Amino acid sequence: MNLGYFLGPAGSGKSHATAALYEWMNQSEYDVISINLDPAVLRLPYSPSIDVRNFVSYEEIVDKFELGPNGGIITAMDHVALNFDEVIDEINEFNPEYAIVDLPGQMETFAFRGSGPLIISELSKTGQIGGLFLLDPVLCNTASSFISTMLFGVSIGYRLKTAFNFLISKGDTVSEDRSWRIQEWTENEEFLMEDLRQESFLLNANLSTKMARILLDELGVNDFPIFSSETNENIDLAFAELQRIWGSEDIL
Ligand SMILES: Nc1nc2c(ncn2[C@@H]2O[C@H](COP(=O)(O)OP(=O)(O)OP(=O)(O)O)[C@@H](O)[C@H]2O)c(=O)[nH]1
Ligand SMILES: [Mg+2]
Repeated sequence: MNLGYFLGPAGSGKSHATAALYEWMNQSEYDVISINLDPAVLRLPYSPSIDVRNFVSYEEIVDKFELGPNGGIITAMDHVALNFDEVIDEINEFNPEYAIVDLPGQMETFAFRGSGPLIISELSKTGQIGGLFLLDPVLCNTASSFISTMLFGVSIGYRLKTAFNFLISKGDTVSEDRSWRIQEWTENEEFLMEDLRQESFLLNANLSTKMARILLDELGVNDFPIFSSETNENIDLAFAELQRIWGSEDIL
């Protein structure tokens, strides 16, 4: 089995990307299921084949332990991790060739607590796994925020010990000028340095450029397909990227 998931900051488009890729694969007659692992989500843009909300009630947990929103999601994810064999049993019942997994919106609490790495490790026992990290265009509007979002992605991949590649999400909202600028940042170091110098922020441009060089050169991250769940732009590329990761042994 091959499992793919979308990673990314809150609101970067993970659930809509799950819906679009699942729908596209289904229509292309792949044997695919969708899995929702977000216990706190109220509305989803797809009907999941497996839904963790059937196993764990976020509202009950918040009431019972008198928790706030973040405490609630952390405790709910701990419950998901503790009962994850139920999810695995359902996956095995479906026994699909492919599964597209929608991870919780609170990526920070998922990846940086114990439950996220445990869940990813359990999923990896069922087959090949791989992720696509969504760079929200609003977080790519300056050179420094582009670099900081990539660093966030690398940090999440590192925590989850998962291979992934980057995609720019909500491509239908990205202007030609913006997509040209992003591509220039990745290919032209002087251009990146200059845009960083134009910004007044605490880290100096040298350090930022060195970090960018490590990300772009050492990790081999140099291609940022622009993807849209709205128009399905580059959805085939997103799938091809997952296939490349499933077929490779490398962990980013
Ligand atoms: N224009 C456009 N909007 C999008 C696209 N993908 C997502 N959105 C919008 O972005 C918002 C967030 O999308 P979600 O799919 O819920 O993002 P998410 O990462 O799952 O959000 P959380 O799980 O809450 O962190 C919604 O209002 C979507 O309609 C896209 O490709 N194009
Ligand atoms: Mg979501």
